[in-house]
Amino acid sequence: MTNNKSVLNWIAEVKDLVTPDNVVWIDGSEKQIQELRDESVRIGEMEKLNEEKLPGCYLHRTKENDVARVEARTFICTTKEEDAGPTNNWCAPAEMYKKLYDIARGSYKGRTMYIVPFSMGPIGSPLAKIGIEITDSIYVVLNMIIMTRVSPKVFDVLGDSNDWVRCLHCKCDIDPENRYICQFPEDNTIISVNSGYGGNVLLGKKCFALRIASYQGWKEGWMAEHMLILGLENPKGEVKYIAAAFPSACGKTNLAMLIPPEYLKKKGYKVWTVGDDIAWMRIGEDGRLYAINPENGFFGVAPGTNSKSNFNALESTKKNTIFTNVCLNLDDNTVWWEGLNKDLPENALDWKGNKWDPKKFNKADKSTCAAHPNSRFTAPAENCPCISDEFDKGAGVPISAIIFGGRRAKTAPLVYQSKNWENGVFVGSAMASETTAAAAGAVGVVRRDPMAMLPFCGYHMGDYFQHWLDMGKKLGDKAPKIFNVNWFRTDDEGNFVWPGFGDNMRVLNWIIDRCEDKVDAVETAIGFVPNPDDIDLTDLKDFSRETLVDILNVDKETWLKEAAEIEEHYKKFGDRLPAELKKQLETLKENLNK
Ligand code: GTP
Ligand code: SPV
Ligand code: MN
Repeated sequence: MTNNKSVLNWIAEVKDLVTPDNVVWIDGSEKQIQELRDESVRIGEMEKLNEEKLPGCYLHRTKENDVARVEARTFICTTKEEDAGPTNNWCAPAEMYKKLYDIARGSYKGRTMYIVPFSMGPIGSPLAKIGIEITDSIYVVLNMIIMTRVSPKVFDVLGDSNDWVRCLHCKCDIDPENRYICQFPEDNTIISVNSGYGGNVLLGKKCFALRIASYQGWKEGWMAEHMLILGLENPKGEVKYIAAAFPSACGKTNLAMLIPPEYLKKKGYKVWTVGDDIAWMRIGEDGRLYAINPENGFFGVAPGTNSKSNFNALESTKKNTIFTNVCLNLDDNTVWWEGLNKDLPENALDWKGNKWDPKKFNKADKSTCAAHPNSRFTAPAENCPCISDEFDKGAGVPISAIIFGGRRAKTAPLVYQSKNWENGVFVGSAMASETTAAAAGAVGVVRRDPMAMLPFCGYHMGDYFQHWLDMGKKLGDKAPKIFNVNWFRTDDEGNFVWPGFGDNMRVLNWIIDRCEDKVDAVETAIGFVPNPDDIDLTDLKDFSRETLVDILNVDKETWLKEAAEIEEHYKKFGDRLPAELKKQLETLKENLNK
């Protein structure tokens, strides 16, 4: 497939290390895909689903100990410890390579080594990057074929360049005690051992497109962010692009595929999906910020996805999709998950493969769930009914607004606009959210997750904040406007107050109006909030203007507490915290005390 020396040398080295029985080069052809699917079913790794109802779809169950990203076992291995920063686990490269090689040595014995050449971003795009993943898992190969652009063509683009990312995955025994997800940003290398789950093993995704790419972006003057990208089309047919960073399982896929409320649809408003998880952004020739989605599919959260909450995501999963850790409905060999519909399957297997008893199902007790809370679908982007025309174009889309957000039961209002880019960087750096099932560990605890990048930044976060500030300087008055949203304010009973989902369009319209200077706002200590009358509540049932006023409120006492917590959070970054951000925090405190 290639004569590239750096590629062939690395593959030979890895082969000597892992000693496979066979070696297979992946070309991503239909024929090869079908052979791999058949082989995967034969060895019991995947199950074929109902060909009439779900053509080309398969179910995979991971080990029970391997159902989410493992942040505690994820490492950034830079020469100097301080370069990984206070928010990453660090290990010296030499020590970690030795440990990983000891684990990987001989681990492909009796197995096949698959070589997967892939492009993150449209092949040949100036914003794209190339990687090669070596894996012993057909499930990983088939997922990579959906999630990235796998093709021998990437070698034509690569030529004899050494600018590509080495990705090695070894399933080993899925031993959680020896599970490591390691990035070596200085060597363009990723090694993952003892896992078979999503973000741990689809190495093009979080490991490359965020951890390695964020480091590359810092060095090369661009940005790799945990952001969806959407195009909002108005009745005149003009499309404005928005990028939004929310932590894992906080609504990126949903917002990216939003269907506007009926009254806006009738007027001609539409949303187009460019990406649902990752954005790579560069300054274009006209000085604006342009974004591509480096991925080629969606690795989306299944529970809660239904034809009402996210019609487009559900449609995307109807063919050529791989489901992971969902429930199998034995009656018709299809899949089910909590929140898909009200018809609990009578005759089904839960995500562990055990008989599931719908009578014992209790929403509040996760152990009675049929699908794992972090169960996922891997669906090709081309299946998505609202995929943007720009998705496959390498040039990227110009970003008008950047949105930060998270799950905050109180504190953050429904939406506010930062005062300027620097203040927006402050808002992003101070972001917090209640934790979800997307990562192993406690769920529902508030943690600071700057720019939704806490688990994904491949270098010191203080330097990362400075990089954001530097990008702002370069963008000048062409910089996107920065906003913060919170769909997750709760009432005293813990119910979400804002209807969310499609109705988030009402907030997006305000955001675009602000970008175009079409609407005034109220200046508060934290930024600009909407005049309640500027959030259109047309046809919104059971939601009063009073409630809106309530969730737009910026409570002084709550925010003074928040400012104190941000101050604590900032201490971690020591002298790498940009002075500008310290100044921003002081200004916030002054504003609150006015
Ligand atoms: P990752 O793939 O982990 O990065 O997640 P994501 O940010 O793409 O989150 P996703 O869109 O899959 O949503 C996760 C969960 O949040 C699902 O259970 C959704 O139903 C729920 N959710 C999404 N949008 C909203 C919203 O506007 N309001 C409420 N209340 N819940 C939402
Ligand atoms: C996330 O956790 O942010 C995901 C899923 O998108 S994973 O690919 O596992 O990282
Ligand atoms: Mn994500």
